[in-house]
Amino acid sequence: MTAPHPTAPPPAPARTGAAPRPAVTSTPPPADGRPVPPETERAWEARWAALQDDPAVRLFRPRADGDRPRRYLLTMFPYPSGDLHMGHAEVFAIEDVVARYWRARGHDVLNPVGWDSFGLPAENAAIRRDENPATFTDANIATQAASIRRYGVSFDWSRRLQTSDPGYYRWTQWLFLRLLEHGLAYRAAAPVNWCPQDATVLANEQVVGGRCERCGAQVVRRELTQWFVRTTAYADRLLDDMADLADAWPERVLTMQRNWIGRSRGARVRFPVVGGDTAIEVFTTRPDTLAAVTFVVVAPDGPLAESLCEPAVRDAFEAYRAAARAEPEVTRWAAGRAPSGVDLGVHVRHPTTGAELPVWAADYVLPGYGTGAVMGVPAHDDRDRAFADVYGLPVLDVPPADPDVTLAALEEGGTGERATSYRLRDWLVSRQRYWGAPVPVVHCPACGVVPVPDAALPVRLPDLRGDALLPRGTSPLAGARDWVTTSCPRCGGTAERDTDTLDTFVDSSWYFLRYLSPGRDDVAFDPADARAWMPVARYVGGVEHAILHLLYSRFVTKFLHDLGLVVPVEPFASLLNQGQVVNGGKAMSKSLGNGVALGEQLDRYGVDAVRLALLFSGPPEDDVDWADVRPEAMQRFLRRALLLSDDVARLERPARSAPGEGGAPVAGDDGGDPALPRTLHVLVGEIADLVEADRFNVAVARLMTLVSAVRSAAAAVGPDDAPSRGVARDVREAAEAVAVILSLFAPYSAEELWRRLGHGPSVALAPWPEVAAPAARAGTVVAVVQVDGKVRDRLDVDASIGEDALRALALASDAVQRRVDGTTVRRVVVRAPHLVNVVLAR
Ligand code: ANZ
Ligand code: ZN
Repeated sequence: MTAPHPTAPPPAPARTGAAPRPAVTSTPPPADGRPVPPETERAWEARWAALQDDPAVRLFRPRADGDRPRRYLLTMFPYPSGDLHMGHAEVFAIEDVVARYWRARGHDVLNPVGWDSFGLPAENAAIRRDENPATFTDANIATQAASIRRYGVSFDWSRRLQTSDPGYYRWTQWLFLRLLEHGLAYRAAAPVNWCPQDATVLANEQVVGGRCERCGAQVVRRELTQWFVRTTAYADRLLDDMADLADAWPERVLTMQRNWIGRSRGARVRFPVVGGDTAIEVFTTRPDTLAAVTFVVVAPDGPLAESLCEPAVRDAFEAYRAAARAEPEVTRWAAGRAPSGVDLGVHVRHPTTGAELPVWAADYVLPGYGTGAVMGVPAHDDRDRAFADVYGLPVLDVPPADPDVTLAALEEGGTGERATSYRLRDWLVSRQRYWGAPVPVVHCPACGVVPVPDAALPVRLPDLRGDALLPRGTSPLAGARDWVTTSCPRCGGTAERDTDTLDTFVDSSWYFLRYLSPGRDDVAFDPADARAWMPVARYVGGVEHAILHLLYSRFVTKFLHDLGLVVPVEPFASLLNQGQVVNGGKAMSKSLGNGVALGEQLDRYGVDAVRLALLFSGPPEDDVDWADVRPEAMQRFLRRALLLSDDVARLERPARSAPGEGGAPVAGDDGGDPALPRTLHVLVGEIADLVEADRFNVAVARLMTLVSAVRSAAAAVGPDDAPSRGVARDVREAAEAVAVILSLFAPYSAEELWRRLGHGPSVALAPWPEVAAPAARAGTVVAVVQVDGKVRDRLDVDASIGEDALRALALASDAVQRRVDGTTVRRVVVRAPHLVNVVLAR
């Protein structure tokens, strides 16, 4: 998806700041350290595709056989701009660990892939190249799909979708019609960003510093009739249902959603206009400060200011309003900004004291929030105070009253009542651009707005290209007269199609449902599939979508729930926001020249080393600094892991020096040392816990420990020793476990190891290692007991002893008791079963 640039108040989240570090710039010599050669990677890629299509195997595809727990995993789908970048590599690596893990645990996993393929970049490219946007889009999708396959992500390709496909947008239009039918889609005049030079409406992200991104002209606000979706009708539910998401979504995302919806409880209060028959209604969260009100302020660009303004100040007002309109709302709200405004020359009467108060227009009051009017309380509000100071307005130092008493007085006098206000606005879904789903209605001179019947969907885009796509003040679709002219579905008379297209956020507000029923042409998705799979168990994607995409998806899910089509009211049960991949402490960018091309990294280090390096660099939520990442070290680790198959082969090889039938090794059967099975048991359990807790970097570290442990156990058998059957069995068991665990992080190397250990057809089909508890094989071990770091005692304990039991034993030891005598134990560090350190207070 493309990153949105919201305009309303909630601030952008703070990124984890890293001190600038040197960027990766020099080109290291071509690495010959790739653990898996490129041709072997290609062979596996083809093999996975064949196994996926094999009806007996259905690799990476859910079996939906009913009796296994289901788990729907999802990555935010990419926007097809060029090839994959490091950011995609990060998300896909993270999510693939989770998908492969749960499959190994016997879950039925749904892990689909698709593209958010409508939108402006393809349209602008098509204008430059004189072609239809589909050409550019489909070429980019083909490139990205090939890269994703190469990257070895365990997606179910049979569910692949793209939102610009008529088979998809037909159902986006169907969704719009359901909203329309339920009164949740409507048309209204609204101010939009307008570029006078290009004669077009601009999306917020196309306005850079108040200017048109394309031609640099000063952007103005203009009233246009637009389509809206009534998200505000769900404001309370969007807020209240977040209670279910606590702990499962990042707290900062929940906070951003909450702030965006911005529910405030307070009151509406009416101030009658002196000498008129109207009143200015304000929204306030502080009715208790009513007695300290000394003026009223209205938004300069709202209808109130326009209607109240006295003729004598008209010119000054209009100049001020023009300036206010040119400025984005975010900066109008910025704290510490010098106040400005104009006196409108009218007065209102205070609803309880009857005092006459001046009415001003000032840009710190926004037209779209509350009632677009504020009661000025300079004694209690900083912004009102700053305003009063600049314009010499009176400050009345009356302390706040009891809000309930105030409210009762207002309600009694009929001049006000309790009210709730939301910062959330309805969702503007109209775009006057070509590359989107056409709004499926026609305008009939006799019948008005008439929905296109479901049976006539999709309303397909006409084939426009090159200059026909240039914006001319209306949608390029308006120029396609043959397409625009149609007949009215209601009266049969001549009518015109709506020429707006839907915002791409509409496309992405329901794609996770379409994945459930791929290719169905009778329904958008099957409610039975939604019952089986929803909600998404884990959604992985960027924090840039923390507000709008998630809000719209939540809204649409609730709406479809209300239609009886989706069971849960929340689409995403848990959410993981991965960090950014940066280079030298800075976001990768063309202007800094610090971009790192994913393809080059894959060529240089191999897929597995890149995936591992991303995962190993830190917790998934943190930024990855590619300058600090060491893919070479990951290559060394992978080469070491692959050597495990040689260890197994050596230990299992019939010892040539052995007497007798030259069959199995002869040095006994029981294996002797239980250390390796014990390590294996502990690490496999720990790695499972770490993966489930999203601590992938630590899980990789434990896997490295495991590989070293297996290698040393094998090395302990010298070249001339006859290995016992027990050792050979333990090493094989551990090497096979390594292959399965490694498949989560480095699928190519894992497949190679698995194959060399004599298995097939894919390690991705192998279950998570079952390792017997060590107690079954373990005996006792020696626990060292220290006091302030000095060894004071040694205890024989059971190898499976727990921390609490070991702590108690150590504290009860005579040697410890003697030293504790009279002082306080400050801290006891326990590392069961080997070590206890008692720290005394001094
Ligand atoms: C008087 C007052 C006294 C206020 C005081 C605040 C403090 P939230 O909490 O964000 O909902 N307000 C209302 N509508 C506004 C608009 N369209 N543009 C700018 N400001 C607006 O904020 C509600 C408060 O913000 C309201 O309560 C109003 O100022 C202001 F000591 O009323 B208050
Ligand atoms: Zn008609």
